[in-house]
Amino acid sequence: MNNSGAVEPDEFAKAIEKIGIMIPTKQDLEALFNIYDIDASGGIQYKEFASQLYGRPMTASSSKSAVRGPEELAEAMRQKLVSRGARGFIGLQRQFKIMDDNNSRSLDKFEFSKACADYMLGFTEGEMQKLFNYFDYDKTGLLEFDEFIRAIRGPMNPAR
Ligand SMILES: [Ca+2]
Ligand SMILES: [Ca+2]
Repeated sequence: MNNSGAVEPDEFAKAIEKIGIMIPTKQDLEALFNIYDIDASGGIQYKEFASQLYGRPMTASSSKSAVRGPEELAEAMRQKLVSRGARGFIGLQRQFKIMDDNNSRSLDKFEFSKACADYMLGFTEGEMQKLFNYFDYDKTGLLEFDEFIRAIRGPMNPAR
């Protein structure tokens, strides 16, 4: 991606996917941001972008001391979905269908981690696992649609 000028969105997605596995350097982020900016033409601030990738404000450290709980991870995904316009039930249903590659009306771990990569949430493998288990309310190893809805909509009306 050094001299061609034109960068495919595909390439960007691939790079992001890679970042899900590795800790990106500042240069990586800047390079990615420049690519992204071509697409989004200035709508995004570098800091926001970086903190989205890291899931927290960038503080130039690769320490993993700040362990995020499942609710925090779910919140990150929730916000991402909202930012993509998946607000209501219909919007969430649409997102779920996109994630559900094999139309099984449930998400397996593969589909789930792919979705996380697509959303550029920057979760680690461990975080993804944690979130998946958190979502998988009945422990079937699959996220059914109702579990997804319940998890994403959050504790809106506590049944008491
Ligand atoms: Ca599926
Ligand atoms: Ca389940």
